[in-house]
Amino acid sequence: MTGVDAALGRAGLTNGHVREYVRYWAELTGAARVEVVSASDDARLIGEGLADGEILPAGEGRYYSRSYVKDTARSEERTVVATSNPADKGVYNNWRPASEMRPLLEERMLGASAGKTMYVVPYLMAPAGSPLERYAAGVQLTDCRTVALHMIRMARVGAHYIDSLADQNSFVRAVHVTGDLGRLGQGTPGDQRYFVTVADERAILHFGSSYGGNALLGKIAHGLRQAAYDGWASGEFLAEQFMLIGITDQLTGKRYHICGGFPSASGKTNLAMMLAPAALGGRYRVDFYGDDIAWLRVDPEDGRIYAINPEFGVFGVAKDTNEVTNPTALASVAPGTGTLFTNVAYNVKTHEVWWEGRTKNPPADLDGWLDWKGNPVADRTAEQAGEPWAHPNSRFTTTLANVPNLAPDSGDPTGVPIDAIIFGGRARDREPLIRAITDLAEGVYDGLTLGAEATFAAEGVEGLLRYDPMSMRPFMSYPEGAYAAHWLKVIGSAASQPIFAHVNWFQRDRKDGHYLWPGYRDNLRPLLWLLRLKEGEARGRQTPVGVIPAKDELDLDGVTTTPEDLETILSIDTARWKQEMKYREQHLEQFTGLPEEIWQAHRRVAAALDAAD
Ligand code: OXD
Ligand code: MN
Repeated sequence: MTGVDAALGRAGLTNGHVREYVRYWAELTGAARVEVVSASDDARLIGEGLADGEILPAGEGRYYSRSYVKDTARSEERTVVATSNPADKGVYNNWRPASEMRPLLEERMLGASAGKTMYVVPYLMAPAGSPLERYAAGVQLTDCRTVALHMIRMARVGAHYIDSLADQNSFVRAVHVTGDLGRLGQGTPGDQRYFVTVADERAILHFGSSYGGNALLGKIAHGLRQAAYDGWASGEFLAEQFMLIGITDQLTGKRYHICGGFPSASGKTNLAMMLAPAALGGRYRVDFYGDDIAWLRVDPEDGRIYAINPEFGVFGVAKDTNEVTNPTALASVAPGTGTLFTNVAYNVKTHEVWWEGRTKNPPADLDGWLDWKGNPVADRTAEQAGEPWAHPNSRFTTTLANVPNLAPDSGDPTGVPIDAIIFGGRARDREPLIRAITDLAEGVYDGLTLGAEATFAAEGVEGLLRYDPMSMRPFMSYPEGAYAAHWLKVIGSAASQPIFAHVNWFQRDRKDGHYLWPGYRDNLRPLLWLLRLKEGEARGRQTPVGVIPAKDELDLDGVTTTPEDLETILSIDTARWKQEMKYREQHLEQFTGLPEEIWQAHRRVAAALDAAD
């Protein structure tokens, strides 16, 4: 196609490397035209999307889109990390040689955008001026307007971010081609999709999806996979699937920051957006920084660990979001926020949206309601009656600025100093409410053995976790042994060490299954204890697996929990822990080159459990 240079010129994009890159892919994909996107194009692109029916109005300043029915989630099996070095192969990164993947992707993408516009989306995955800025710049090419609209919400988007680069060639080349979604054989042996990060070339090539997790390349592919690889290759930082919050004690004026990883469906977004419980709200304020990604580095000036959220928005799961679980999220997607909803249920007459868990029951009047596939709910057969209206992975996409308790300094390029790093999964037994870990290797060990309950109970392996190291299993881009060593090195180089902790809001009563801890806002209480422990204001009780709160150390003002339930969540089930240690050993044995410090930590915990008998 002709006119690439003219289009880039009109947008003021002068960076010669970008021009060359866009020219190459416009030619290869056969795009009919090229358009450079800046955040200021949002209203125009929304207007065009509405006119084309690609998006639909969802109340004042909110929009709705549906993705192809077989394109509703990230595909881990089709996601590959490629490099030129076979030593980069890990257990989880699905490594393949770059020399094999690049030609394969180029073949898939050849002519695949014919007749379409190629949107050129220059972006920054960091606040401008961040010390990690050189790892944050990217240019996504996409042949899907809705993807461009999502990128505007999830990243800082504009030509100036790329034109002002100190090293004009230092940007991630992120190519997204949707493909003919109806003919890609999603989930079959002939699946045509490929989502490849060529990490040592800083190139991302995604073909065969327009769903966010596969198509918003700034977020997961760059913000996590590529950045984790860059952080390791440079030795400078960690990129983790972590939430990031601030807690201010308004009495003392002290501010604390906590980041942490939680496997999917463990309440990470709810925690990140948590407000203080009513009884503590006069004293403590919780500020939101980010719900999904944190980049961590050690500042050479003061030796502290600083974290930034590289994202500009939230791509949250809609299911079960309501006034109790996450009022902050509801406010963040309120009318006038520019929110894009994907795959929720939609009322074609009133433009309302709904998802399972939004209210106890679905709207009683079915008139106008379409399910996420676009089928009228009123026309459902008796067999279809129980099907969800919204897809379980339906989403809302909104900018950080819409989050009511966004931290006032969230855009500070320096980031915020980290006091605590927490991990937490969904565990029905064994894991107490909180256990603090003061030793670095034991903290990293805890992250590496993080997991969420698998659905194996039916097969008789109750209690077995699906391990998800640091909640990075789907985003690992280099071998796990090196990953652990990099953690020890980066965090170990901080003069001021964070405290680690493992949290669990999900213990259940063995007999009737009720949750033993109320969760949500009350989750602030164990975090406050953790900070007091770090400050030497609480002592806790040492156990083989960490320090847990003494009963009188948790501020329980206004909590409705019984003494028996509290007793259970503040105690250690040694027998269950011993069983878990065997699984952990098998899990860690998969990783070659795991640092000896991690094995020592494992053996220390095992020995302490043995001694506890
Ligand atoms: C994810 C996400 O898939 O953040 O983890 O969307
Ligand atoms: Mn995530």
